[in-house]
Amino acid sequence: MTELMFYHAISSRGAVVRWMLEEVGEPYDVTLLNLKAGEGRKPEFLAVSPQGKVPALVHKGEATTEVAAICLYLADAFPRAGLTVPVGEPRRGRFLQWIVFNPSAIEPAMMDAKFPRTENPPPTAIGYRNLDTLLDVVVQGLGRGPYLMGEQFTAADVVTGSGLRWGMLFGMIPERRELKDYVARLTAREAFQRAEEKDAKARPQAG
Ligand SMILES: N[C@@H](CCC(=O)N[C@@H](CS)C(=O)NCC(=O)O)C(=O)O
Repeated sequence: MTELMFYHAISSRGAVVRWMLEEVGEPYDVTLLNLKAGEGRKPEFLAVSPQGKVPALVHKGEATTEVAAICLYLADAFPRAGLTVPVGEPRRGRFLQWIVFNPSAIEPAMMDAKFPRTENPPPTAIGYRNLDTLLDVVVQGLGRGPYLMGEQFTAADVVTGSGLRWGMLFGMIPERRELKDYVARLTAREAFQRAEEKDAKARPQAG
């Protein structure tokens, strides 16, 4: 048993954390849940993840949920992997911005586009712009490239890149050249491919 227990479900946001764990390179154990069979509602899992949602991570007895929080936690907890910008560096602010940008802005805007609201709230009441504007912000952010933090690949690329890739796979994010190239750079990484292979192997057990 290792110090890291990863609660995962195949074809879920857990894939982001699987990739992150492969980038970090520390040994980890996996508890694979079958969400369709209701395993996310079991009391022992709810004790780890109060919403009953994956992914979740337990490290040395402490549980964390939410993709962005888990990836940030891992990046900071294992700095040797070089996936964080340390506290105290002015670049840290931009790193934090990018790590939360997908779950707090792109993902909800993508869902708004896919499932339009019946009532439109005033734009200033919503904490993010429309999807096209947000994608412009990402393209602009990649201007210094090849990654969101310039030359340094970080946990922010794992989170944002996963979201963009997923959105493109399901036709919910337009395949803009800059974004397609960015996702192709990320998915060429060995750790991403290892994560995909491990999920493919685990799929038959996943139910
Ligand atoms: N905001 C959460 C979202 C987690 C989430 O919605 N996970 C889905 C799988 S992709 C889930 O567990 N669904 C099962 C359910 O809602 O019962 C995060 O970023 O981690």
